Amino acid sequence: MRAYLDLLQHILDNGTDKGDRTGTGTRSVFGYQMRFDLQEGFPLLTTKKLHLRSIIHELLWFLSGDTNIKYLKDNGVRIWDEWATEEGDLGPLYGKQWVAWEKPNGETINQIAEVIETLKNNPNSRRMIVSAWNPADLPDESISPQENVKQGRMALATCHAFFQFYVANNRLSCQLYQRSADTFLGVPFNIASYSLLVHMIAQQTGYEVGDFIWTGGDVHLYNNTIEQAKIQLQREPLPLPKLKIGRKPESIFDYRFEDFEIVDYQSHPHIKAEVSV
Ligand code: U5P
Repeated sequence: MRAYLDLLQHILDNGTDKGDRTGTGTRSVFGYQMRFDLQEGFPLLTTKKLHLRSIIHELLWFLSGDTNIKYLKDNGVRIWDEWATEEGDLGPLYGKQWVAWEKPNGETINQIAEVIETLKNNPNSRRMIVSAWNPADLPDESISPQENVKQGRMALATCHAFFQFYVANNRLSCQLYQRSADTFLGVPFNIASYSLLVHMIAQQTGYEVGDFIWTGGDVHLYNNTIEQAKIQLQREPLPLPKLKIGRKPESIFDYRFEDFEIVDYQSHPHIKAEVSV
């Protein structure tokens, strides 16, 4: 995970101080890329302790098409609480766009299922893309997340917005475009989540895992996480853990939380930081 530390250093050295929607203020760069060879281990951050538990639950929740936080709450995952309405709704967020993108005629498109079909039947395709960026459903930045949901829009504009798959030498790779990246709190989770998804889709389609390529747009450190970033930069990365998937479910939509195990995870201690909403 040296690549992640290089990114932190890059923002500290080259970032511009910028205001932002949340009012916290950031140090930000525009455009950055990291590549993780998933054969070398599972890219779970080692310079602070991360819990894969919420990442697994969130990914299964996306794949189920659900956009209400009840499932997450029932499983003790709180990462979406601040954005939801009292009823727990988040509007047409990731789950909806991934597996039930709505066409003008009311029919829906399961982008994940379509990508898997193409990976099995036409892996040289250059169109194996999932988009969670749906301009028709974007929130109005001047009103609250909850108000947006009540008006039928997303609570928060999708951050990890667009991803593409690629097969070469029997290996499955994936590149994500993340339009906005909270480098201290969000990015380590986003890397782990997509790496997990690549492992699952590779298992379903019969390929080995290849690279996960993370591409960021507005890549920032909130001002109240700069000190925490500096603490991490003083820490030495440790060997990466491995991901074990206990069985091969019938389809990408049939995984369960218990199917995943992270082994040999060593990390430096957790570092506390406030999330900017
Ligand atoms: N964010 C992430 N990863 C996510 C979700 C959100 O980093 O998966 C962060 C964005 O980077 C940004 C904030 O700091 O949440 C969303 O604000 P905005 O870009 O919509 O203004």
